[in-house]
Order: sequence, then structure tokens, then C-alpha cells
Amino acid sequence: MELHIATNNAHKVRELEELFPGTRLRTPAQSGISFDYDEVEATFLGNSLGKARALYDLIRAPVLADDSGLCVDALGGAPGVKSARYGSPDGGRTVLSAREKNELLLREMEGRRDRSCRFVCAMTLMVSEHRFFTVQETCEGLLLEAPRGGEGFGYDPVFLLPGEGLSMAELSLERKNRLSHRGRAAARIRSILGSLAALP
Ligand code: ITT
Repeated sequence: MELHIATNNAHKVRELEELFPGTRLRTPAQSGISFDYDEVEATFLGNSLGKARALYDLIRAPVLADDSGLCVDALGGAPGVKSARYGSPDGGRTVLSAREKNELLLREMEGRRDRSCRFVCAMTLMVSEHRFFTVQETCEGLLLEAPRGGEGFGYDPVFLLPGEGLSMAELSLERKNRLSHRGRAAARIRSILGSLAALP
């Protein structure tokens, strides 16, 4: 089976390849398509569905989309749906590096005792124009005081998994995929894919 993935994020692609063994995943670049979805919706769900539909409209074949981010309770859920553009000086045209975003986040959280936060992933499987499935999963954690670890991407170095005593960036790809928001969402989409194959 082949799925077109509505992402340009190489780190996500790597994780998704591990999460969907036996499924051929094709990026927009591999299909020769320039794909740039403007994330304007207020929710992960809205952006996930929007990304899936935008790519589906271009290729008319089954699509998988992931919209994700980090929500910090003490910041009212920020960076949230703006996780990729967090701290951008010009509304998102210039994107800060992951290191800069983490530094900014730690500065904003300086002295705050409530460190609770979660990664969120809304994943959409769009099989055809009127047939799609969206799931949303989370991974609960605590915001660290300083970055730790060199694996993963984005906010992984500042995210502590209390049960592991490790940051997300201190986990192997395999372990991250077992515990993460994306790993949990993918497990649900895999079971939907399996049930679809069983339909007449
Ligand atoms: P696409 O839209 O092309 O998929 P993106 O990076 O813009 O790529 P999102 O809009 O979903 O993706 O933004 C998600 C941002 O949230 C991402 O850039 C990271 O900063 C952060 N993020 C998402 N998943 C993460 C993870 O597993 N670990 C660390 N940070 C993550």
C-alpha cells in the first residue's frame, strides 16, 4: 500500500517510516509536488484535516497528514498550533531554529513552578474525498529547565518524560515512537488501515 504524506518535515518522515512498516510513504518532493499548506486553523485537528485535504486535492490518492506541537499549561497552551512558528518576528515568514525556540520557551518559563505540558498529534488518513479518519493523541510531560539529549527534533530536548526520567531527546527513535504523541496516533491509524483492508 502507498500513502502520500502531507509533510515537508524530514524528522517526521523518518519517524513515520518506522511507524508504518510495510506501507510505502511518499513525500510531496518524491512526487515532484511543491506542497506548502498554510496552517491557519485554530486547532491541531483543523490543520491536520486541512493538510490532508490540500494534498489529496493535488494528487487524488490516499494521504496521511500530521499536525503536532507542544502545549504548555502555564502558558495557556502555547506554543500549541503555532509550535513551528513560535517566536517568529514576522508572523511566520521567518522561522526560528529549534534551538532558538527552545531558548525562548525556557526564558518564558523561567521561575514558573507549573512545568506540565504535553505533545499533541492530530493524524489524518484521507482515503478518498469524502472518506477520512482523524485521531488525536497526546504524550504528557514536564518542561525541563535546560535542554538535554541529542536525538529527535524540535522541542524534544526540553521535554521530560517523568516515567522514564529522560528527555524525549535522550530516547532512541524506537523508544520515542513507542511513547510519543505521534507513535500513539500512528498506532490508531494503523488499526484503522487494517480494518479498511478487511472491508469488502
Ligand atoms: P509539516 O507541516 O510540513 O508537517 P512542521 O514542522 O511545520 O512540518 P507542524 O506544523 O505540525 O509541522 O509543527 C509541528 C512543530 O511542533 C514542529 O516544527 C516542532 O517544532 C514541534 N513538534 C512536533 N512534533 C514534535 C516532536 O515529536 N518532537 C519535538 N517537537 C515536535
